[in-house]
Amino acid sequence: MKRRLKNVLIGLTLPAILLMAGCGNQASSGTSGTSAAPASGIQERTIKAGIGLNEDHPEGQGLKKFAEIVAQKSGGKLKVQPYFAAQLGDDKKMTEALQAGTQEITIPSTSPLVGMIKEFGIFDFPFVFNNEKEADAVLDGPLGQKLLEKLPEHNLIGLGYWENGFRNLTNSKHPVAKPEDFQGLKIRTMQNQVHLEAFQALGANPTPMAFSEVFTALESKTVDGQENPLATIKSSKFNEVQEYLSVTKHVYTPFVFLVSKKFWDKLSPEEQTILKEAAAEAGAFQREANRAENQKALDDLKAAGMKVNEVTPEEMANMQEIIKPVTDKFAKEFGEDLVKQMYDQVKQARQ
Ligand code: KDG
Repeated sequence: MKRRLKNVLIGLTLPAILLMAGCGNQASSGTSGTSAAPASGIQERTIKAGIGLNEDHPEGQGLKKFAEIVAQKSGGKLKVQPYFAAQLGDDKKMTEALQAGTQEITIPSTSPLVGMIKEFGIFDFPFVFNNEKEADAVLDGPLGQKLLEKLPEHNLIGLGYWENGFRNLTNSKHPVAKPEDFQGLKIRTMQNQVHLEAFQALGANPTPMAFSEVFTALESKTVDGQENPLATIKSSKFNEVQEYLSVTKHVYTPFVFLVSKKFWDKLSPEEQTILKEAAAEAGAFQREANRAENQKALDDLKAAGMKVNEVTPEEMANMQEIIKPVTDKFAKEFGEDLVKQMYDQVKQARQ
C-alpha cells in the first residue's frame, strides 16, 4: 500500500497532494475515495464497468476499446475493469449500483431507465428512424444532450450514446410479416411501458423481463419470442432456441454511457476529460462495429438455420398505424414539444 501511495504521489501536482493530505489514502480506488475532487492530476484508480451483453458483442468490443483508450491516455493509471454478460447484474441493478457509488460505469439501453427519466421513452417510439444516421443526428444533437442533462439529479453522469440498434422479432411459432401475425404471441420486452403497450396494441402478449433472463425464458418456452438487434440475437445465441426471425426493424434503441456521479465528483478535471474523450472515441468505434456486425449477423443467423422473413414497408406502415394511439398517449406524457423536436430533427436529417 505504501509503495502504491508513493507511486501515486509522484504523478501528482502540489495542490493535488495537499488536497489528498487531508483525506488519507482512499483515492487509490474508484469505489472508495475522497469527497472533494482533486484540483488536478491523474490518480491510480480501478474503474468497474459492467454491461449486460457478451464480450464478443459490439458493445463488449466497445467497452474493451474504452478500457484501452483510458489506459493509454492516463499512462496506465486509470484501469477500467470490464464485466460482461450481466456479471454485475442487469441494466437496472447496475444503474442503481452507480447511484449508490458501488460501481463506476454501465452502458444500458435507455429503455429500462424510463422509471427514472420518463422522457427517455421518446426513443422507444416505434418506426421513428429510417436508418442509423438519423438516430445519430437526434442522439448527438441538442435533444440527446438535453436528456443527458437530466441524469445528474439522479446521481448519474451521461457521456453520450452508443448504439444498440434496430430491433427485430424472433419467435418459436411462425414468421411474423403482418400485424395479425403478432396475435397471441408471448413476447419478452424490455422493462418499458411503451414497448409493452405497443405489443399489446398489435395483439401480442408481452412480458417485461431483464435481458439476463431471456435465454432461459425462451428455452423453457415461458415466452414464445423476444426482440433485439441482429448482433444481440447472434451473440446471445437466441438462434439455438428460436426458429423464426422476422426483420421488423420496429424500433431503434440506444445505449447510454453512464458514470456514477459519486465517482465522477471525485475525479480531477484531467481525469474527467480522459473519460469523456474515451467514451466518445470508443463510442464511434462501437457504432461502426455494431453496423458492420448487424449486416453480417443476418447471413450468419440464416446459415445457423433460422428461418428469416423480411417485412414489407407497407406492413411496417400498417403496424405503425395500429401503434399510433399508444405513441399519441405517451407523447402527451413525455411532452409533446419534446416529441415534436425529435420528429423535426429526423426531418432535418432526412434533407
Ligand atoms: O448491456 C445492455 C443490455 O443489458 C440490454 O440493454 C440489452 O437491448 C437489450 C435488452 O433487450 O434488454
